[in-house]
Order: sequence, then C-alpha cells, then structure tokens
Amino acid sequence: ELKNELEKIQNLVDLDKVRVAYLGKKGSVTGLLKGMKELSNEERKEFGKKVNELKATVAKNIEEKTAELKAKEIEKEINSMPKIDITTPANLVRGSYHPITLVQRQCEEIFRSMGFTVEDYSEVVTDYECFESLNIPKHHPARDMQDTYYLENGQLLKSQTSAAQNAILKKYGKNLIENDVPIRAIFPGRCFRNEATDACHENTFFQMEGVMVDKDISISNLIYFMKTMLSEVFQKDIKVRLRPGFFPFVEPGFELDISCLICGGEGCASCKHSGWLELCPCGMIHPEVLKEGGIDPEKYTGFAFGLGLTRLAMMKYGVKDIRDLNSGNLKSLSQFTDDK
Ligand code: FA5
Repeated sequence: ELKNELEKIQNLVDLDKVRVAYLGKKGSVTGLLKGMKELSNEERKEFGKKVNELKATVAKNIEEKTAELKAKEIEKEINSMPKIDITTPANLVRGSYHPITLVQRQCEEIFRSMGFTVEDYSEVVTDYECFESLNIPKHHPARDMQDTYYLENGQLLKSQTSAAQNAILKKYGKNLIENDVPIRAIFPGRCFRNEATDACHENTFFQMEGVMVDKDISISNLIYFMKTMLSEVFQKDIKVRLRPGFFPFVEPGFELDISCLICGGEGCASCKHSGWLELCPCGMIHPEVLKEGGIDPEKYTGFAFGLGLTRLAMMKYGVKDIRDLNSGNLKSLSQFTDDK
C-alpha cells in the first residue's frame, strides 16, 4: 500500500503527509503499537518486533523517496537557469588581422601622411582599364607578361593594380588642371594571374599602386617616396637598387629591389638565392597614358609604381613561403601584430 502511494507522490509536501499518515502520532503504524496492550507477553514480544521492522521499512522508503524528490527539484532548478557557467574561466582569445592587411594599413597611413589619397578599385575590370588605357593595345606582346583570367562576358580579373590608373587620372585631373592640385593617390588591391605557384608566386596576390602627377615631377621624387615609405615600414634605412625595367605604361621604367631581409642579402629560397627581392616596378608615366587620362604630357609629368604588397608582408614578417598567406591557417596567420 505504501509503495503504491509513494509512486504517485510528486512533491515533498505531499510526501510529508504520507509520513504523518504512517509514522505520525496518529499514524497507522503508530496505531498498531496501541493495540499491543491486549496481547500476551509472548505475542507482544513477537508483534513489537514485527511492528518495529515495519516502521523501519516505512521510514527507509520515505527517506529514499525524499532523496529522489530533492534530486528532481535540484535538476528542475538547474534546467530553469540560464545556460551560463559563471565558473568557467574567461576565454579572451581575440581575432587578428591578416599580415597583408596589417602591412597594407601601415602603407596607407604612411602615404596619407605624405598627402596621398587611398582609392578602392574593382577586382573585375575591362580590357580597356587593364591594358588599352595603359598603352598596351590588343595583340601587343606585353600582354603575355601577365597570364590573365578572362570572364565569359569579356571582362577580366584585374592582373595588376595599374588597371585603376586611367580612372584615377580622370577623377583627379580636373583639380590638377584647374586648381594646380597635384594628383597623389595610392590604390591597393588584389590581383589575379594564371601562374604556376611557388614560394614567391601566387595566383592571387596583392599590389599597391601609387601615382603622383604634377608639374616637374621627376625620378628623384619617385625614389624619395619609395625610400621613405620602405624605411617607415621596416623601421630602418632600407637598401634599394634600381634596375632598368620595361612596362609599356612607363618611360623610363625601373625595377626597384630591396635587399632580402630574410637572408640579409646572402641568398635564400625566398629571393631565389640572389640576395635581392623584386618588390616594386616603377617609372615615369608614359605620355600616352597621361594623354589617355586627359592630362597634357607637355605640361605635366608623373611617376607610378606597383608595389608587391604580398611580398612586402613576407619581408616584414619573415614569411618564407607565399602560399602560407593564402592558406587560411589561423594558427600561423594569427601570430602577426601591427607592432612595428
Ligand atoms: C606590374 O604588375 C606593373 N603593373 C607594375 C608597375 C606599376 C610598373 C606602375 C610600372 C608602373 P609586375 O608584373 O612586375 O608589374 O608585378 C609587380 C609586383 O607584384 C612584383 O614586383 C611582385 O612583387 C608582385 N607580383 C607579381 N606577380 C606576383 C605573383 N604571382 N605572386 C606574388 N606577387 C607577385
């Protein structure tokens, strides 16, 4: 009878009522003891023993039920609490910037401080933007210098940030001509080339283009800006060398190399054992390119450069294989900071 009753009990208040009904002063088990007076000595002894055993069993059953109900109540309370464990140690792991982003922002800051504006440009461009406006007509052999990804609609994935030059000249040319405000702009961006990848070539990489156009701009202006920028990025005087370089959109054209910071000029895989890293082709903007941008080459001159931003990040952070930068490997990519 007790077991049946206990099965139905759902809370401690009802359970206590059952306890009173059996073991209380007027309870049924207690009541049994009252009838003992009428029994013989022999019987009383036997009966008393049985009643005490019954009493102990009842008490034990009620105790077990009490423990069960208490556990259920605690569980209910836990489930109704918000699912936050305030005893868990705080997890303070923060996201981090990609090393290329860090270097890009640093370059932007340096050039801004020298009066340059920072421009954004599309990754999908036209043949005119990427080639024709840059003095590279159709079928010109210079097009083979860059293996370009073409889209089905005839547009292409920007193979060089120079693709923005024409638009920048047109955007700021009016202010130059009417108000004598020099054009000073940089435009960082992602470039794509269908290239076989190795430790220093990727099919997706970043460049940062820069142009400056005004009256009497010369190669020495170009060298000054490049040296200043690189020395700021590396926080030391940087060794650079200029070699002649050919690009249809500059005349004269140069390759600006910096001494390899990984091997210190000794020669390693990153610099193809030459001690130098090709970092920044540059030159004086070709008169045809100025003309195409609406600027009179008789009155104005300018320089342009196409900095290999990905290579710069490799130099700055000592990344030996360019492919690590596109790997998405957070463990290796999150170790860089913008500390100088
Ligand atoms: C150019 O793309 C020219 N537009 C640069 C230029 C601009 C010249 C303005 C004159 C005036 P080039 O193809 O060499 O040039 O690429 C420029 C830089 O981009 C290289 O020095 C290198 O640092 C980087 N680069 C080129 N190809 C790759 C690649 N596959 N992976 C990583 N970086 C690359």
